[in-house]
Amino acid sequence: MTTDIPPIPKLMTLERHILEGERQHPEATGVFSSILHNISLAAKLVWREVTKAGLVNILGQTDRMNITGDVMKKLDIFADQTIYRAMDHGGHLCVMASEENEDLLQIPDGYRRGKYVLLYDPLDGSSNIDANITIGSIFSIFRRVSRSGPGKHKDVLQPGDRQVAAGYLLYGSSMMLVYCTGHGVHGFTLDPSVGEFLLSHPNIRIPVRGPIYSVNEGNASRWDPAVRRYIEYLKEEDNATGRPYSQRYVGSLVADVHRTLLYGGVYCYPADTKHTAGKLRLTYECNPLAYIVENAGGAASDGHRRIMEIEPEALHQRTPLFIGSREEVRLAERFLNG
Ligand code: AFP
Repeated sequence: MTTDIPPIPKLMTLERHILEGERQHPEATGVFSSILHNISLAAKLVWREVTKAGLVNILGQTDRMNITGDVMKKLDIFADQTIYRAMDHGGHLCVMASEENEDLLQIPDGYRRGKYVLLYDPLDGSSNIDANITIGSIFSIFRRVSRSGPGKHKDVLQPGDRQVAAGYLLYGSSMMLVYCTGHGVHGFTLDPSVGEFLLSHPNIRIPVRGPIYSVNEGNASRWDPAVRRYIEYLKEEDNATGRPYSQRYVGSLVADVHRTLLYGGVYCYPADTKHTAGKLRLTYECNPLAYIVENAGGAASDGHRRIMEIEPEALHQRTPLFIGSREEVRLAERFLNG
């Protein structure tokens, strides 16, 4: 018998991973596997359109603008509607909300409503689509707080600490899904030949420190002096503290945070004189990424407090963001708090 067959790695699909995770928690009801299965299906459909975007008439803008003033791209709308359609009939959600819709997305009459709430950014980094740069989708899941019937605003305006799961999809050189249900952060890579997400990054832990900073320095003239001092500090020469740091900025939050999760460092989008409350959206961009990064051992702050402690007042409210390695976020806070 030949013995040089390389050991086949344990084939851990997304479904199997979620089911095994739920088996360890007798209180689990199998709902997550269904919700995450539906999200991953929607993502595969979005990925198919993203990969052929240059070939078919799905690039470019529409004449529509979303609630936060971004011109909507054709792919934005496709992704938004695909995720909604994949999630509206499973019977697990009572309401949804997304970056592309001003108000709540109710479950259509005739479909069963469940006890969970889904918030999502259907296509993050859409300004990079036409340039074929990595983009993504981000999602956040809560339990409903309203008693019954159609979901209410209070269901989507919960502080991030109350999330029961969160994750993101990356549409880049390969397609990845990174998720957390409170028991570690796990990354899966899609094997297009079998259409399955396979576990490629089990139990991701972010380095405590990392010599990479990620910020749009084009905004520097609009920054608060404390922010400018902090970024200047990272660029000074000092071997003992590993400075100067390297600078990386894709311009797709999900891609910049994913790199930060794997390599360490910090991603910042400070408030500035143009984005006085910050640019990024709290409920469907910052909260889910904060949940992932904190569960991987990192930190996420608005410069003064944890992102997930913020009580949302509006669905599309913005916040400054400093996210990444714990020591790097603490350093940023020390500069901002003087
Ligand atoms: P879009 O989805 O509208 O492209 O916005 C992307 C984003 O919200 C986030 O993904 C980026 O990190 C950030 O904005 C980029 O903003 P700047 O272009 O101002 O640097």
